[in-house]
Amino acid sequence: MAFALKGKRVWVAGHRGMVGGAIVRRLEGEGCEILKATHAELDLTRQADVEAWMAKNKPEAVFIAAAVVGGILANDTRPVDFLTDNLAIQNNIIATAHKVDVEKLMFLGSSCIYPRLAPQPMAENTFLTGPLEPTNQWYAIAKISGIMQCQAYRRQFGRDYISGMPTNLYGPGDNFDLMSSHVLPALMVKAHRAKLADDKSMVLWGSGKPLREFLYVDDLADACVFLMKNYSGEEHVNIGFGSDVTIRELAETVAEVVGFKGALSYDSTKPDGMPKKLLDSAKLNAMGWTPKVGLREGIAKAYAWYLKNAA
Ligand code: GFB
Repeated sequence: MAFALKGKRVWVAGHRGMVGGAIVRRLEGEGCEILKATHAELDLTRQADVEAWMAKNKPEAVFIAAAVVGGILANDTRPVDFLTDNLAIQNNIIATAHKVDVEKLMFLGSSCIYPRLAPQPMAENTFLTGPLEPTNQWYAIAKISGIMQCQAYRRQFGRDYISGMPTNLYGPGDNFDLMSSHVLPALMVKAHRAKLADDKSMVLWGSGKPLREFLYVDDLADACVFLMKNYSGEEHVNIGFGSDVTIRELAETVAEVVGFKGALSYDSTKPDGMPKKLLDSAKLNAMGWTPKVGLREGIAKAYAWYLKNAA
């Protein structure tokens, strides 16, 4: 039976982030009361504070979009933040949700939960079948733990807590800091700066050969709301775009949109990470959900946002 959001008190944990911001935008037409707490109001790593805030604000549904996130270098160099802070944030919210009787909760993971050499595209049942990619194993372990925690609350207490696994995301509100961002916003900044400086080339990390799938964040938000209303299973659900590109191809498209006409060069001292990371989203597609924003169109929208808000 569908879960109705209308009239409910819905907490978007992490509403200031790219994903949480998109979920808030998507929820605005749903007739629910959207609850938000800034970091200054609530530190999600502190259990007692989370308990007090949730007991006071009484959410009936929760989206967990709060997490320490970042690109390949940030993941590889800040293992404590990615493991410990994420475990604390998700543990505090999920455990307290049960205590204060939250009816429905959605935890968001990441495609890096799957084995480094998982068969492609990666279906949900590839979960826990092999070793992880070393550059993001700390983040992956935290996300794996969150999925299992939702499953545990379902089994032991009959809670309707579910998990969605998004692919690589991009869009308005992204992180454009070159040392901690993901590849797509990084390439946008690099192409933009190279165009303004009239540089002959821009530098990509690694070999440019890894394959990645990219989903526009407003599509992700739409899928999250769709699953919150329509899905109640123990197994997590992949949320992907459906096709991938090499990092070189991505850079060419970004350069075209930005208007940078120079060459691409490669910094082989930086890691490639997973060779290919394409989700099998057949399960979600069979429920009736598909993405709307194509890669080129999404890059153009994200670049327009960057020019207005972050350049
Ligand atoms: O997006 P990204 O940082 O993370 O990098 P992952 C994807 C690919 O793009 C890697 C290459 O092969 C990078 O080496 N790349 C090329 C660049 N140029 C750049 C650049 O200027 N900046 C960045 N950041 N990359 C992350 C995981 O993996 O993806 C997380 O570490 C999470 O755990 C997230 O799963 C979605 O796709 O490799």
